[in-house]
Amino acid sequence: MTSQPQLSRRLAFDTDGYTLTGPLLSPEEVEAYRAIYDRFLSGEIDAGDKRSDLGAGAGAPGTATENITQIMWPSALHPELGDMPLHRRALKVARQLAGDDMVLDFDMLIDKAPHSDTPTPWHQDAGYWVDLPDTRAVSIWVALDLSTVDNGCMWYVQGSHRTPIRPHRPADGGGGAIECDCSEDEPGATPVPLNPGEAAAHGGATLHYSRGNTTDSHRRAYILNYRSAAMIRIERDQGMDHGLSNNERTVRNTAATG
Ligand SMILES: O=C(O)CCC(=O)C(=O)O
Repeated sequence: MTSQPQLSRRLAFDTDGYTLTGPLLSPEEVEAYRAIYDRFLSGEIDAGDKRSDLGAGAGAPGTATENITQIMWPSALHPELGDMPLHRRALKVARQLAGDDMVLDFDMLIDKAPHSDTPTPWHQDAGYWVDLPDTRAVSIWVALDLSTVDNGCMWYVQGSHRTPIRPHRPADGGGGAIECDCSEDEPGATPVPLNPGEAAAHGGATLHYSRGNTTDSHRRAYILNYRSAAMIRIERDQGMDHGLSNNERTVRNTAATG
């Protein structure tokens, strides 16, 4: 049976383009994920070419190695992660929000180190992706630290998933990030602070962004992306595996801005 919170989350996801999911991890589980996360950040778990600076060229980092550390496919690099509770629970949420055919498309870590002070530019994830006949997608952004406006919690623009994908361009510096025109003044732009272990889910067309981290501690996020198995097959046939084999970079709407 579908519970009331599940129904209201699905309604929010459909209406606003994002929703809170509630807690996905207990405090003890958060600790277990943080321990693995920090092994990635220190390099003890070698991420090789799956590690990059999403904020490359966006200005000098304070004390951080990278402006924004992005590690693609942590569950492929460290398969134990796929057997831990988050993958099971996030899949359940994705299916509740977008349908029973949702499966994991990719996962990633995005860390903002203390005082790295680099915003993630405004974008819609679909700006990175190939065109697909079925655009249902769910991205579940899990906070492993208290995430606040000052350390870079996510902002979403309510209702933006119902508007066309905006033209995107590569963000400054060639770090692989893309951006589009949008700002915190956009009607509906809302910061979504989270406690450790809580998550928010957004769709592929939902405008989002985060401020830089100006605080003394890390802002670690674990992000899991879902879409239908049929669409993932089409993506893979086109060589789009979100860096698993690391031979593609797609900026779908760059051409529109010249
Ligand atoms: O963590 C961030 O700052 C950005 C995350 C993001 O863009 C995403 O999950 O799609």
